[in-house]
Amino acid sequence: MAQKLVERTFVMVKPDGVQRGIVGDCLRRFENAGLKIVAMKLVHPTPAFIEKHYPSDDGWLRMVGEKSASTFRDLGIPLKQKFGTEDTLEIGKQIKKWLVKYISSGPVVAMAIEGYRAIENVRRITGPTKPFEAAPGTIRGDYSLDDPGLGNALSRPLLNIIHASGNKGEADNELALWFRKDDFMTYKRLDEDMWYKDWS
Ligand code: IDP
Ligand code: MG
Repeated sequence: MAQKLVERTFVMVKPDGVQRGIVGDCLRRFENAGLKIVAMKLVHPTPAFIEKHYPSDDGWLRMVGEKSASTFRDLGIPLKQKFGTEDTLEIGKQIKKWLVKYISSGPVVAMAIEGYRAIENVRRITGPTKPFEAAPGTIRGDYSLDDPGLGNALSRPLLNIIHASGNKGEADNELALWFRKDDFMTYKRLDEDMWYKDWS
């Protein structure tokens, strides 16, 4: 039963994380928690590739636009002042353009991480999207103070160090986009017997 909850998720250290030299620290946090790296590479992605990596459906774009809107509400800044519109779909489209340009601007470290409830556990260690809202102890909370109030003012996406799949659908799509079947390695961590051994 427990084995069924062993999942694979996709993680990418973004150009800001690579350029700050904190790839090792990001990885350490996942490894320390009991998660296992099963594929990994350093690549400089093209804009067309990143266009495919991030979703293009209206729902996702609106969700991203809404993240800006909520920070602007908190700060009392009218959305129109920056974007010329209050339509979260249009704002999401603008943010995706910034993202594509940014993530394709330099090398990133792409990896597949495996373990018990890996999708949620990796997100928990990563922290929420806006570093300003991320608790200390999370990667985003420890290494950034960015939020849309700052990022959008400078016409760039949030510099939040790392990407992690948000759910099973994203994880499956992203792993298939970034890796080939034979990129995934099978090996045992020494602590696996502790986590997964049946005591009955
Ligand atoms: P996630 O990375 O936590 O899953 P998503 O909502 O999927 O966050 O957004 C993808 C990426 O888009 C974020 O990691 C961040 O870099 C960028 N982003 C999201 N919302 C905003 C925003 O309001 N302003 C600028 N960039 C944003
Ligand atoms: Mg996401």
